[in-house]
Amino acid sequence: MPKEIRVEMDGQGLRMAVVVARFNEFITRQLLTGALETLTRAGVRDQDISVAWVPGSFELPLVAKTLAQTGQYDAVICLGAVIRGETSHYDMVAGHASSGIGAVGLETGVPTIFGVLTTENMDQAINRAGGKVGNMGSHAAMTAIETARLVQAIKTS
Ligand code: INI
Repeated sequence: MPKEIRVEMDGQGLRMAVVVARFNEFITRQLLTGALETLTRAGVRDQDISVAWVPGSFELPLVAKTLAQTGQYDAVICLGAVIRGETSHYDMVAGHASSGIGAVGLETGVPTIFGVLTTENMDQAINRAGGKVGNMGSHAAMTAIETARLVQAIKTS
């Protein structure tokens, strides 16, 4: 019989860092609200959550890495919005954010979650920041809790 590693979606005792981009703040503030509500609902205490604002999504990986390297967090959640209609360097900003955030997790061993919206236009971003299609920030928070718990469970099994 294979051994399954399953975890509860329980945030009690977890320490979380959130890095959020100020660019397109109208959207990213909604992502942050969704993430914080979800963390709180799952039992993460206010005093165990740190929020760092960065200028844009391009800066997310560096600040996420700095937070991860402190050893003070069980996961780092990165939130941003890169909207194609508004920028000619969409691909560079989105590509750097996604590969950089992925690298932070692999290099530090701290779950580092990609909660960056990459959309064609503002409408799609609104729909994914608490609109018709849900809230990417909330989804990122759930992912952070599950991945942090999985890493803990594997290390202690
Ligand atoms: N940053 C974003 O988070 N989203 C964008 O859509 C965006 N656009 O359109 O350019 C953006 N640019 C800023 C970038 O992230 C950096 O802050 C800037 O290039 C300085 O390094």
